[in-house]
Amino acid sequence: MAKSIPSADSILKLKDDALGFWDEISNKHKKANILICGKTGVGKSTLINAVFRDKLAETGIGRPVTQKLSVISADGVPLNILDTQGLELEDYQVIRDGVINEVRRRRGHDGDDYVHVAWLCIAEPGKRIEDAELQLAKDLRELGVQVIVVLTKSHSFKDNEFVAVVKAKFEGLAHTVVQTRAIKTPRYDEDENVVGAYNIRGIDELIHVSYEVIPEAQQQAFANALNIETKEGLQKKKDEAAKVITVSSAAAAAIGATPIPFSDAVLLFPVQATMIVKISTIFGMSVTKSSLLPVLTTLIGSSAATLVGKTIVTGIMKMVPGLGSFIGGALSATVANRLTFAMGSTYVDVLVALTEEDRPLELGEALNALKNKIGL
Ligand SMILES: Nc1nc2c(ncn2[C@@H]2O[C@H](COP(=O)(O)OP(=O)(O)O)[C@@H](O)[C@H]2O)c(=O)[nH]1
Ligand SMILES: [Mg+2]
Repeated sequence: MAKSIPSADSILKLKDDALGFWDEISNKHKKANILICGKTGVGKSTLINAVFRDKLAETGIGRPVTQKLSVISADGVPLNILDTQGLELEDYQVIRDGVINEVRRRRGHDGDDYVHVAWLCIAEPGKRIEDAELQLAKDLRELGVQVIVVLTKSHSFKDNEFVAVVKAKFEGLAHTVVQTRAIKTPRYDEDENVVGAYNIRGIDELIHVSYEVIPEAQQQAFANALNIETKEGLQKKKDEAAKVITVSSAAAAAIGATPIPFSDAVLLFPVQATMIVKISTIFGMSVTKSSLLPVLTTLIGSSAATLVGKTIVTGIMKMVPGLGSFIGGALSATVANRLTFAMGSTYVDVLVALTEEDRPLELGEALNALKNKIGL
């Protein structure tokens, strides 16, 4: 097999190509838009902090739309939360008009501006449904917004009467009803001594049903914004990463469709770099154009010199059992596909393992872990 070593120039060109890819990816950064309504004190902010990363309700920047409606967002989190400061009965008409006008205004634009899902929060212990809440669900439904009724501060997650009433009342108006407990709550004995705590519950279900109704174009952004410490948040990130890996592997296969010398597997690296960046982003890491260089350096090596005597590809090959037998000196579509798939899947495994260490994910550390795993 011919061992042509890529020249420094061709490596620099690859890096340029990949940086070009970056502009393409970053222009396509979509955001998911979520409307959250409910009376003051029902637990909207607490819910936001449980579902999304970065304690968004505290750290996000609120931009007022009207007196009672603001859009919360944070740098690097592809999410807009339309937060109603409350759904107070005395101000209901004003709040409703503000919300509906904003939903309408967004409907007039690109699908990216739409409200992609609405959470109508009702505190379960209050055991009360207001006409205003039913009316708002109806109005939103008519505007094509999917409404999820979120029962907050739920205590009993068994079948209970109030939940049955809520489901019946919102039948045909809401997509579904979900019970939640967004913070750990103390458990008392008869003498009111704290004897334990009730865990957070229902957040995974809320993530699951929300993701189902969010348009496909916004699912990746939604997954990115999710709190990785929730089981379903992590699952959705893995699901979105899997989609990226499939698309990238197909793109790599297309490059390999015209068989190229095996040593030219570096030709796949712009595709693979893009894949790694996208996966990093889904897992909530901030990737800027300047942090792209370490990605490329990990994948390609820092210079032609580092490639001499070590084939990155052999490292990856070791990870794919039986791959060696596919390789007859040329990089076929199948091999290109499998190499890329293996790299993407390994990266996800690495990230999941790092997540278990209870520290925020950091790109440099993640790339090093990938490098070690591949054996570069
Ligand atoms: N027991 C319990 N308290 C909650 C829950 N969610 C929120 N709270 C509490 O309810 C209060 C109001 O919550 P907040 O999120 O500020 O409500 P908002 O006005 O709707 O944004 C706070 O003291 C929260 O700690 C929950 O699931 N269970
Ligand atoms: Mg609040």
